[in-house]
Amino acid sequence: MIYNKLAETMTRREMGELQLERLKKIVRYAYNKVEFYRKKFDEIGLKPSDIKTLKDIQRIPFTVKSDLRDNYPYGLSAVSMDKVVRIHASSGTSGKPTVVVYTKNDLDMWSECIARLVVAAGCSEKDVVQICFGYGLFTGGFGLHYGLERLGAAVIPASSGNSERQLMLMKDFGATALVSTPSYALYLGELAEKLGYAKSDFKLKTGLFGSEASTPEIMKQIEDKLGLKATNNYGLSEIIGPGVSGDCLFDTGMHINEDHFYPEIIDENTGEILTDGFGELVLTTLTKEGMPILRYRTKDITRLFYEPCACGRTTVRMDRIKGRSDDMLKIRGVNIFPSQIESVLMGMPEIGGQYEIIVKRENFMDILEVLVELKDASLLENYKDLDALRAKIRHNLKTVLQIDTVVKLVEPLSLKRYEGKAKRVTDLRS
Ligand code: DLL
Repeated sequence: MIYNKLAETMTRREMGELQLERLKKIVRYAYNKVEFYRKKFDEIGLKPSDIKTLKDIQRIPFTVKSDLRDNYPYGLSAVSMDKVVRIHASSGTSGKPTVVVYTKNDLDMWSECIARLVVAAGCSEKDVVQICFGYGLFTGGFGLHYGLERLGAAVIPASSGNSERQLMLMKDFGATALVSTPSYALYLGELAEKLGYAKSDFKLKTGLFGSEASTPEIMKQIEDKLGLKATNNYGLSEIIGPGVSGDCLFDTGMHINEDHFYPEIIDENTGEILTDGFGELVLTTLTKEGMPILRYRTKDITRLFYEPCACGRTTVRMDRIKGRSDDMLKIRGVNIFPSQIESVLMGMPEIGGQYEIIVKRENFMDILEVLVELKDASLLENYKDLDALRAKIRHNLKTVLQIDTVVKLVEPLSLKRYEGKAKRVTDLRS
C-alpha cells in the first residue's frame, strides 16, 4: 500500500521539477521573512533570484544547530505568533533547547508525512498502535500520534515510562504496532520474557522504531523477542521531528519525503557535495511555513540511493544512520562509530541486548572499554567459558575496529535501560 501515490511514485523528473519550484519559493520566503537568512544572503551577495536550478542550492550557506540556539527562542520563525499553533523543542546536551514552531499547514504536512511512512512500514487503519514516546516538547509522541490518527489507526497514547504497565496495555488492548526507540523495544522484549509473558500473548506485527541509531542486528533481536517486523524511521526536530523518512517492507533504506525535505550528502570536512557514498546529510525544508530551514547540517552520516525500489515508490532512500559526525570516537588515531561495536556484539548469540562503551585515557593512552551484558547468567559460573567468550568478543571487535579493546562481561539485566534515546558512550577523556 502507498499512502499518497501521486507524491510517492512520481517520476524523478517530475520530482525534480516540483522540488525546484518549491525551493525557489521557500528561498524567497525565508529571505523576505527571516532576518537571519536575509543577512546571510546579503553578506555573500546572493539573491533569491540567483536560485535557478536545483544545483544552485549549493550557493546557499549552511544552517547549523548553533544558529537555532543563537536565535533562541523564536529568531528563525517566519510567522507571527497568531499563526503558530504548536511549539516543540529539542533538549540539547548543554544549555538552551532548540525551539521549533509549527503553523496549521505545517502540522497538516507533518501528519501526511507520518501517515506515508507508517503505511510504507505496513500499517493501516486496522492497526492498534501503542506509542511509547514521551508526549511533550519532544517531537516523537505527538508527531507519530497525529500521523497515525490521520491514517485512521487506533492510537494508544501510552507515552513513556512504567514498562510493566506498557506490557499489560500491549497485551490487553491488543496492540498490533509499537512505536518507540529500538533500545526501549528491546528492553520491553527482555522484560516481557522476565515477567513470563509468551510471544503469543501479544498481537504485535509491526515495530516503528526511530529517534536513535540502530543496527540490523539489534532490529533482529527485537523481532525475535517481540515477534514483529522491525522498521526504522528517521527525523529531527529542527526539520520537523519524525517523518523525514522511513523504511518500506523491502529493507532497501528509508524513503525520504523529498517533496517536503530536500536531501544532500556532503563531505563533513570540506562541505563539498558528494554524489556517491557516505557523508553528512543536509536537509532543506521545501514547504515549511513556521520555521523554514535552508541546508541544515544534521551531522548524521548516511548515503542516498536513487535506484527504483521494488515497493513502487520512486522517492530517494537514505541508508540507516551510520553514526553522527560528533559521535565518532577517535581512539589512538582510529575513527570508530559506536554502531560498528553494536553490529559485532549483537551478532553474537551469547550476548544480551545491552552494552556500554567507555573511553578513558591512562598514561597518555586511549583505552576503549566495552561493557557487555550476557544473555545467560549461568555462564558466570564457569570461568573458562567466560574467559573464552571475552577473548572471542575482543577478537571480533579487533577484526572490525582494528584496535584492541578491554571487554568486561556483566550480568544479564545489570546495565542501565532507557525509556527514550539510549546513552551508550561515555567519553572520560575530556
Ligand atoms: O528524535 C525525532 C524522531 C522521533 C525521529 C521519533 C524518529 C522517531 P531529535 O530529538 O531532534 O528528533 O533527534 C534527532 O536523532 O539527528 C539523529 O541523530 C537521531 N535519529 C533520529 N532518528 C534516527 C534513526 C527525533 N532512525 C536526531 N536512526 C537525529 C538513527 C536517528 N538516528
